[in-house]
Amino acid sequence: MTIKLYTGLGSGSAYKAELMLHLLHVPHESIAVSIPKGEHTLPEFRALTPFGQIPLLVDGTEVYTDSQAIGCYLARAYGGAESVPDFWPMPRIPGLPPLAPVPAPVRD
Ligand SMILES: N[C@@H](CCC(=O)N[C@@H](CS)C(=O)NCC(=O)O)C(=O)O
Repeated sequence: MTIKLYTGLGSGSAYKAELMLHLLHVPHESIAVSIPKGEHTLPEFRALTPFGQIPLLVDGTEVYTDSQAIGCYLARAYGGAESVPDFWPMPRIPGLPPLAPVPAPVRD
């Protein structure tokens, strides 16, 4: 199943997600969502994410609604074990898609 990235030109957050996909050579389909045209408010898009924001990554049953969470997910799923520090947790709020990972305390 093709990974879908809902993205948009001019979005720095979406750029980070695109960049990660390209750096990891992950095949995907980019789907443009125009914020100026209000496409992020359409019911079809809101059905995918309650936050109504880009970027949004859909990989099968995995859905990530935030560029930081997308980066961590892609690194874990496609980047190999060395790509993500294991002290960087990615919690979920029950009933909602994953948000940004919670930064771990700075370590010496
Ligand atoms: N924390 C989010 C922020 C995403 C974000 O602010 N996306 C903007 C575009 S850059 C958006 O979708 N804005 C529409 C809105 O908030 O209604 C991330 O880093 O992914």
